Amino acid sequence: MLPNHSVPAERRRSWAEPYRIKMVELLKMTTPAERRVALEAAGYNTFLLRSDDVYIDLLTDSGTSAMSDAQWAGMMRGDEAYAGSRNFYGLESAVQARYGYRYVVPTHQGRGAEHLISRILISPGDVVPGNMYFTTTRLHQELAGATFVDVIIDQAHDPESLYPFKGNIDLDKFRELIDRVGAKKIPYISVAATVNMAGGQPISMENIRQVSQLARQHGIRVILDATRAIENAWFIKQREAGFADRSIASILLEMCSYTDGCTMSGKKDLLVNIGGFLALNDWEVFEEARNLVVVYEGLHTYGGLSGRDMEAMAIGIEEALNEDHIRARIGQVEYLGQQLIQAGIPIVLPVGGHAIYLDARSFLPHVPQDEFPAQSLAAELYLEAGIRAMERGVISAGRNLQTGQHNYPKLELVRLTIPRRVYTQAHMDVTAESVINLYERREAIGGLKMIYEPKYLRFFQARFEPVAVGTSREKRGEYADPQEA
Ligand code: PLI
Repeated sequence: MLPNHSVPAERRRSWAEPYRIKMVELLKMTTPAERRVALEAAGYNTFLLRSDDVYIDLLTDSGTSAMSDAQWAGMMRGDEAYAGSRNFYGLESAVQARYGYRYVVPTHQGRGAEHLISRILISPGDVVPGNMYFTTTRLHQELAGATFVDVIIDQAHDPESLYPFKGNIDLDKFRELIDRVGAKKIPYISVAATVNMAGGQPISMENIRQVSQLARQHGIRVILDATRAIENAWFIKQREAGFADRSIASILLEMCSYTDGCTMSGKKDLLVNIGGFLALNDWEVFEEARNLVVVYEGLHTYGGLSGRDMEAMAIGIEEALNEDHIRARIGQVEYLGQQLIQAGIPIVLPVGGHAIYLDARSFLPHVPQDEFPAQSLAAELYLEAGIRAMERGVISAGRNLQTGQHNYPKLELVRLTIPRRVYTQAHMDVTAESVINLYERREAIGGLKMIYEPKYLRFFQARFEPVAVGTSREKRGEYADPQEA
């Protein structure tokens, strides 16, 4: 049947990507036997697989987006001067205009910015609160001598809670921390938008405003992790009263206006393969960042990036703020989520901005947390269909630096992360079908034993081997008391 073009756009139920494909990258299809060999060689850690052995790569949305023709054209305009590259000034203007901060220091990626701000603002013995930890952010805070304290609302730890802003900060927890340790020990509060480890969950504008008010009353700075702030702005527009008619651009500017600066990984919202920045309003902090960036990243007008990278990121800022883009981007994540929900698969609800998170506790209730159910589930998904996902559970949470014990997070998740503008609806269908197949044979999936553990950010390089299924069954339901992770 021919499509009925007389159906008004607002009544159309299906959506399509606001782009067409000009170039393709061929993928290798593998057999189960080949995948078994590859997984064993990778020590059951999806980070250690070779990309060539992966069919649909949902490891991360970081640096994996497809750049547009305009971005590629911008790469040709790279000014590779050591100092004063014109692309730096273009990036600086774009950040000032769209995020609203006064000063911009480019960094090679987000953790470069986290390193600088942690070194500048933290003194040993300080405490940094935040809305759930992020791996690299917390580690930089700890390496600078601070202790991270999670002040996210309790609903964020409950995968079934339908609260629309599960990234919100609990003001009572923040207030209690200020009373307990004193404002002088809190150099800043780290506010993430959206919250990656909670399932890509947004923070509301009202909450950012209130957090900022409380922090400012006590002379505490607010540092935004703006990595996925544009996706967060989309949720504010959809879910928060009074924002439906506002542009994403104006919501983003308002969010940033309640903060003193941001760290940014351009590899997510901003549609580039590499890049980031630290943006600030305070001249003294900026001056110190400009000093330090020369030591750790590169000159203050390139910060570890080439001119062409900065150009692509500046163009990415404009493309990321395009409302058709953001609707399709989050729409694709929602599409996959709905297929899994309809099949009864336990996932973190509501569906977040950049990924679907399988709830490994409910998926594999017979595997105790000490046998890393999420790690095991990610490995099985690769075996099933060549789909690469990522563990976001006890392995990612690492160890308590003081006690050496595992941090046991309440959320034991497998993240199916959707790169921007890369995969089609058919890839989402294959992903959903593969997860459903896995769910049907979940009883046969056992746990893992860690046989190699690196010192920092262990999830990247740890190695595992399978534990016999029967062993896990005997320990059914054994989860340690969740601690702040
Ligand atoms: O990977 P970087 O260094 O460009 O950015 C670090 C970083 C900071 N904040 C947040 C919320 C992130 O998600 C983040 C990186 N995330 C990765 C790599 C991810 O796979 O989610």
